[in-house]
Amino acid sequence: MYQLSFPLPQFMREHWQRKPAVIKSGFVDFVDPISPEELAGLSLEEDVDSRFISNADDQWVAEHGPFEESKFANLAESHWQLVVQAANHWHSGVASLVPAFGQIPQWMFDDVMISYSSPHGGVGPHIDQYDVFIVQGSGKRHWRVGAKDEGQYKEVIQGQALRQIEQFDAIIDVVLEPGDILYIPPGFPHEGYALENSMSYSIGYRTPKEQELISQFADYYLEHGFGENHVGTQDIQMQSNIGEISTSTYQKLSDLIYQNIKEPKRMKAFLGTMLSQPRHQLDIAEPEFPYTPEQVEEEFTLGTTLVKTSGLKAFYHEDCSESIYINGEKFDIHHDKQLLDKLCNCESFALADLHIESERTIEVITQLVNKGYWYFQYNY
Ligand SMILES: [Mn+2]
Repeated sequence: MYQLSFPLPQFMREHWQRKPAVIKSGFVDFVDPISPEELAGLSLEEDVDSRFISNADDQWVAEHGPFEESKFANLAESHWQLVVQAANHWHSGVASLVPAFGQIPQWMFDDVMISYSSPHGGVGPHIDQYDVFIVQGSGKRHWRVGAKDEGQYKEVIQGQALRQIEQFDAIIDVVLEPGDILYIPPGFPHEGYALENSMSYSIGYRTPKEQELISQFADYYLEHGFGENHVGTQDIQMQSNIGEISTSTYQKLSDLIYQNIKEPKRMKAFLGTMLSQPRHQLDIAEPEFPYTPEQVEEEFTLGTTLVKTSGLKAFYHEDCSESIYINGEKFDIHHDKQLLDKLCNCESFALADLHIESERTIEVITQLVNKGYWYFQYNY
């Protein structure tokens, strides 16, 4: 089990979204959860998002996976790196890094990106809009971080797809060794180059832009067929200045908009479904033969564990135990608070720990297992 060597709540109060920080030995005796060979293996998969970036002779080239095995047969000794996005969705060892940061609300969590670099491999100077903890695995990497972007940095596009910036002055200049952590808030330019073969794990967090919230709410509103009536004008007053939008008209129309947005039940359902949508593909495997509720009931007596698909997002609202939101979908859970807690707050749990085995509980679990969101793990 991976455990941070420092108190995360205190760190969050001092640094989160404010200033970058280096935590030497943030993990004591850190051991890589994945090997470079396994990482290369992931980059061959169709469903896995991977990139290969080379920077020999200052020529930046970015290629997108999936790659052929032959790609890895004759690699240069330096100046390249392999990046795999959402590796926690495809590798349980990588997923086991995430609970170390588990007190950070999950709706903000994005993924674990892994980069394996040969000496001098890197991504060049750039700025992200994410919060990230970069954990150094085996090898060493030299990192530089600059002052917060306030419009002073000039953007350059390298190798078509790579958005970089021109050189910057460093406020942090450090060599990370295994177990060290570099935290970078959004808007701080950074660059990192491997000094030797190096594994880096980026635990990333991302919130929606305000414009995404608004536009996605509008999409949700349309999809659910709300507000299809035209605005009523039974009480309309005649005007001598017909080109004027009267104050009462302004009031009426803007109130309509506010009332629609303020409708709490609708807003809760929207936010629950939106925030639980996956941003990276999940390794969801539906069972070959769907379970019946009777078979699921049997699992309760067998000491079976229910395991959540890695990276799957399941949420509920603090003041409402009626519904749960999973993978962008709303499920009625009929105030079964115990089930809601286990599904949303735990990576896995023993069915025996659920004291209520109501018909509805069985029904919900059957549905979730048949969708491939959770799966049974047998402990005998
Ligand atoms: Mn970055």
